[in-house]
Amino acid sequence: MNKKIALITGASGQDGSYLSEFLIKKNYKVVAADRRSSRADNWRHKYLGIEDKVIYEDFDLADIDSIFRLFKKYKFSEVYNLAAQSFVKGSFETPVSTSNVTGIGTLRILEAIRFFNKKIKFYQASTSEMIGNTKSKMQNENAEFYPRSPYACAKVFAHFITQNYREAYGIFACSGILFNHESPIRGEEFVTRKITKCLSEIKLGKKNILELGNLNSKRDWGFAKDYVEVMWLMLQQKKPEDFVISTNKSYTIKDFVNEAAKNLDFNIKWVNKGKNEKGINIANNKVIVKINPKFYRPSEVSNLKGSYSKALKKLKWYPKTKIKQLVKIMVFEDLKRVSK
Ligand code: NAP
Ligand code: F7E
Repeated sequence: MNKKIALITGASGQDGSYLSEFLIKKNYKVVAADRRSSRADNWRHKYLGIEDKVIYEDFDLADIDSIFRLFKKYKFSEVYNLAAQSFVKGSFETPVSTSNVTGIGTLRILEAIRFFNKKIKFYQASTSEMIGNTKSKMQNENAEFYPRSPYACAKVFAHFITQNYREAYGIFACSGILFNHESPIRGEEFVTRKITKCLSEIKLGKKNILELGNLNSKRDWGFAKDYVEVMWLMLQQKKPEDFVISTNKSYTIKDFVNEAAKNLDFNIKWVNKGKNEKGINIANNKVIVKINPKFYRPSEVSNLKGSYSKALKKLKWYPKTKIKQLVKIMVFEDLKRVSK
C-alpha cells in the first residue's frame, strides 16, 4: 500500500520536529517544509535522530509560489500548518511580517488545498494566546477571544479563516487551540528554556545571573511530545472539529523558576516586589535572578489555564507528562548540554 504523505510546515521547529518523529513512526512519508535558514544546523532533527528520515523542501509561508510548487510536486493526504513567527514578544517588533506569515500564510495554504485537492485534511496550529486577556478561571473551546499581541491577532485571523474554509468549501480543516507546551528542544527565547538553560549555566559557574521580565503571569505548561499526538488524532476523526489542548493546571513564571532551581539543588529566597524583585541563592547569599524591564511586554496575557475535557471525551487524549516531570527533563538535558 502507498504510504500517506504528510506536509509539515515549520518542520524544523519544536512541534514540527516531534510531529515528524511521530508521523515517521506511523509510517507516513513526511515532507518537512521550511525556510532553508531554519535548518542551518538542524539541531532538533539531529537530537531526535530523524534527519535522514524526512524529505526536506524549501518554502516560505509568505511566498505563494513556493507553496503551490509543493502541492504540485506531492499528493498530500494531510497538511499540518505549524510554521509561524511564534515568539509573542518578537511580534511587537515585527507586527506586519508576523501578520503576513502567521495570519495570511495560513490562507495561502488553504488556497492551495482549495485549488489542488479539497480532500486534503488540514490542521492549523491555533493558540491559547487568542483567548488572551480572559476573566474566566478556566478556558475551553467556547472561550471568547481577546488577543493581546500582533501574534495573537494574526492567529485569530488564521483560526477563523480555517473555520471559514471548512464551512464554505467542506474542507476537513480544524484547529488545535494549544496552550503552552515545552520540551528540551524548545527555542531558547521562550521563558521555560531560558530558565532551565541559564540556571544550568549558573550551576556550572558559566553565568552569574538570570534576567527575566514579568514573574507573575500564569501559564498552563504541557510537554510538546504529548501534544503533537493530538494534531494527528484530530485529523483521524469523522468530522473536523476544534479542540483545546492543555493540562487543566497553571503556574506562575516564579513557580517554574523555583521548580527548575530545586532540580539543581538551589534554594531561592525572594525579596522585594515589582522591578526590584530578586531571587537569592540561600547557600551563598548571591542574587541569581533579577528583573530586567526590557523583557516586559507592551501588553501582557496574565492568566491562562485550559480545560482539555472535550479532547478527553472525544479523542481519549490527556496530558501524560506532569509539570514536575517536564521541568526535570528540561533541566537534565540543559545541564548535559552546558557541561560539554
Ligand atoms: P517554533 O519552534 O517557533 O517553530 C515554528 C517554525 O516556523 C520554525 O521552524 C520557523 O523557522 C518556521 N517559520 C517561521 N517563519 C516562516 C516562514 N515565513 N516560512 C516558513 N517557515 C517559517 O514554534 P513551535 O513551538 O514549534 O510551534 C509550532 C506552531 O504552533 C506555531 O505555529 C506556533 O505559533 C503554534 N503554537 C505553539 C505553542 C507552544 O506553546 N509551543 C502553543 C500554541 C500554538 P525559524 O525558526 O527559522 O523562524
Ligand atoms: O512567555 C513571561 C512572559 O515567551 C511566557 C509561544 O509558544 O506560548 C508561547 O507564548 C510568559 C509571558 O511564551 C520572560 O511575559 C517573563 O507572560 O515563554 P513565553 P508565550 O508568550 O506564552 C503560546 C501558547 C504561543 O502560542 C506562542 O507561540 O513568560 N516572561 N520573563 C518571559 N518570557 C520570555 N520569553 N522571556 C523572559 O525573559
